[in-house]
Amino acid sequence: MDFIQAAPVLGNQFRDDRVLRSYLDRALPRDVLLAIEGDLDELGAQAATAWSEARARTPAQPVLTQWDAWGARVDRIELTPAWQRGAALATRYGLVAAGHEGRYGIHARCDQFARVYLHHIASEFYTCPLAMSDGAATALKASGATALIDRAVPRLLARDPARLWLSGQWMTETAGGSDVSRTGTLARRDADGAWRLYGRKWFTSAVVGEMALVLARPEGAGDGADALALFLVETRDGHGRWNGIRIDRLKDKLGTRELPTAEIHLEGALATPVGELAHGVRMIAPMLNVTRTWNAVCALATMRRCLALAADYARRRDAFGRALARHPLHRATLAALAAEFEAAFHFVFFAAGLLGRAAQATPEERALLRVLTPLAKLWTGRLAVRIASETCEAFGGAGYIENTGIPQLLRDAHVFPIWEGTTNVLALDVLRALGSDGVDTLARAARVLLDEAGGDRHGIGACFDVARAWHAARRDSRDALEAGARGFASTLARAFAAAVLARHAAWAWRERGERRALAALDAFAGAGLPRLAAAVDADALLPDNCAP
Ligand code: MFK
Repeated sequence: MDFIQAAPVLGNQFRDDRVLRSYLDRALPRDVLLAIEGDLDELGAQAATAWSEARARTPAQPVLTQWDAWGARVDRIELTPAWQRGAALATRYGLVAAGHEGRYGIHARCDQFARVYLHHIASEFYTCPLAMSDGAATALKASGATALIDRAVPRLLARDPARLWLSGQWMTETAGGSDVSRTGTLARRDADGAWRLYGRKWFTSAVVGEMALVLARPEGAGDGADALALFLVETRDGHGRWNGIRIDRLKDKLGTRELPTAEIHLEGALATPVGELAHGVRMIAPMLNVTRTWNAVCALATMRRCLALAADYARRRDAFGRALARHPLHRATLAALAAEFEAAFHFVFFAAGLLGRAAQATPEERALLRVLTPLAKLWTGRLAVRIASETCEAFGGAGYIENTGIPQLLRDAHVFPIWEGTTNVLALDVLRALGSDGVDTLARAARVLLDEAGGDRHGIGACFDVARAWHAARRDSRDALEAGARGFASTLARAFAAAVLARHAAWAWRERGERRALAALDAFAGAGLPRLAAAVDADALLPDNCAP
C-alpha cells in the first residue's frame, strides 16, 4: 500500500485554545464567563466543523449577474453558502450587537470579540460587513444625528436576521486609496432639497449591505480632505431597487474571494448628510477605529488557526524517524510563533477592553486607546502574514497545495495589512495619535501593568526609554521621523504587548499555577523588543527616478 499522510484535524476551537480561555478566566467576572461559555463552545465546535466541511467541497465565490434575459439591468449578486447563513449566525451570536448591549457593561467588547475571534474563519469574511456595521453604528452614535441613529442603529444591532442591516464603508476611489483627500464623488442638492451622490467607488467591500457610510464632496466645497462630508446611503429604495447604484464588476482578488468586493458607480444615489457638510474624515474616524480593531481580532484568529493546524500536523507527520513535533528545531520554530501570537493576543484584547469602557473611559484611557488601535492593527496585520507564511512552510509541499486549505490562509491573511490603512499609513497615524505627549501615555500605562505584574524582568520600561529618545531626537525632522515610523511603531507595540503579557503571566502563575504565559513572555521578550531601524540611505539605494 502507498503511504497516505494523515491530514491535520481541528478540535473544538474554544476548548482547545488555552490562550483565549486563560485570558477570559482572568478578564471576565465568573458570572459573565458562565453566561457566555455555552455560546463560545458552540462557536468553537462550528469552527472545527466548518473547516472539515470546507475541505470536502469546491470553494465557492459570489457571482454578479448584471442583466436579465430581457436586457433589464439587475445587478444581482449570488452569495456563497456561508454568506447565506451569515445573518442568521451573526444575530444568533450577537456578533455586532454584543459589543453595544449593556448586559455585560464594560465587558461587552471582550465578550463580542471572543465570539468574533472564534467565528472569523468559518464566516468566510462575513466578518468584514459585520465590522463595518459595528463601525457605522459607533460613528452614527458619535455623530448625534438623531434621526439617522433612530433609523439605522437598531437595525445594525438587530438580533433578528430579518431586521438586520449591514453597512458598507465607501471611501476608496481610483485616485484616492489611502489619500482620501482626492475623493471625486460629488454630492449635489436637488431642487427639492434632497442630496444625491455621483461618482465612482473603487473598492466597496460587501456591496450587498443595506446601507453605507460614504465620503463625498458637496458641490462648491473646496479641495482637500477637510471639505469632504459624510453621507448615509441606503442601497435600495422602498421597492427593493438599487438606489442610483450601478455595480460595474466584482473584484478578482488575491484572497477574501468569498467576499463580494465591488466597483460601483453612484448615479444620483439618494443620500443623507451625517451632521455638518464638512469634516467627513473626522466623522468617519470612529468607524475606522472600530474596523481596525476587528481587523486585529480577525488577524489573531488567522494566527491561531495556523498554529492549531501546524501543531496538529507536527504530531501526525514523521520525518527522519520521528514526528515533526519531536524535532527540536521544528518545536522551537512553532513555539517562537506561538509566543508572538500570545503577546499579540493580549495586546489586542487589552485594546478591545478599553474600547468597551467607552463612556466611562478617562481622557488618559481615551488617549491610550487612540494610539493602541493603529498599533494593534499594524502589528497584527503583518504578524498574521508571517505566521501564515511560516505555516505553509511547516507543512512542506502540502502547504503549497490549494485543497489542503493552507494556501488560502496565507492569501486571506494578506488583506490584513492592506485594507483599513496599510502598515505605513497606520505608522504615520501612530505619530499623529501620540500628539504632544509622545510615548509618555503608553509608558505610564505600561508601568501600571508592570506594577501589577510585580516588576519588570524584561527591560520593558527601558524599551520605552529608547523609543522616547528616538522620537525626541527626530522631533525637528519630519522626514527622519516618517522614515523610521514603522520600526518605531513596531517597538511601541512590542513593548506594550510585553507589559500586558507580563501582567497576565504573573496572574496565571500566581492564581492558576500556569507557566505557559511566563514561557511566552520569556520567548517574546527574549527575541528582543526594540525594532528601531538604522537610518537607510534611500537616495543611494533607490533608482534615480525615485528621487524625492
Ligand atoms: C475582518 C476584518 C474587518 C475589516 C473590515 C474592513 C473593510 C473595509 C474596507 C475599506 O473600506 S478599506 C479602506 C479604508 N481606508 C482607509 O483606511 C484610509 C487610509 N487612510 C487613512 O487612514 C488616513 O490617515 C485618513 C484618511 C484617515 C486621514 O487622512 P488625511 O486626509 O490626511 O486627514 P487628516 O487631516 O490627517 O485627518 C482629518 C481629521 O481626522 C483629523 O482631525 P481634526 O480635523 O480634528 O484635526 C484627524 O485627527 C482625524 N483622524 C484621522 N484619523 C483618525 C482621526 N481621528 C481619530 N482616529 C483616527 N484613526
